[in-house]
Amino acid sequence: ERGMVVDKERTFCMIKPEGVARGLVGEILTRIEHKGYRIVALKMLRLTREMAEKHYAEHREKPFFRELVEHITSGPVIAMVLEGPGVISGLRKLMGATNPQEAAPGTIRGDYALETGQNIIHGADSLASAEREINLYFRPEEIMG
Ligand code: FUP
Repeated sequence: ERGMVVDKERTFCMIKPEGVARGLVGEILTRIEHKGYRIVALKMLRLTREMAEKHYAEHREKPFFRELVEHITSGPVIAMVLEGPGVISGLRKLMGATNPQEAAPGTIRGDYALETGQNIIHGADSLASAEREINLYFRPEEIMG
């Protein structure tokens, strides 16, 4: 049935190194779970340079690409797959604007960050990105149905 498929929408989410280092994992997971999204996969890992370059492939030509790769590989991260109706855009709303100085209070970035390069959390920005990123980090058997 069509509705069932929509309810099973999935996205990829990452708590970046500064979020882990600052002890914000519990707070972020709480917000995600309280909203009603289901965590269907979760792991802690340290990205290799190769994985970081794949993750941020769309930014390869940007002036901040080197910095981005250095940063995301600087410490352990939490990678997750989240599930729920409208979760791709819903997670982006929980995150707030890319630049934390523009992110609304009440959002994760609005409440806990000040710099774009240290904005704590990543969330896929489209269905295509969500599918690509989920496949980059998780094998099908690591995702709970
Ligand atoms: P977002 O999807 O909100 O994480 O934002 P983008 O995909 O546009 O950017 C990815 C990451 O690149 C951001 F989390 C931080 C970094 N970035 C910069 O460092 N400088 C910029 O001007 C834009 C993005």
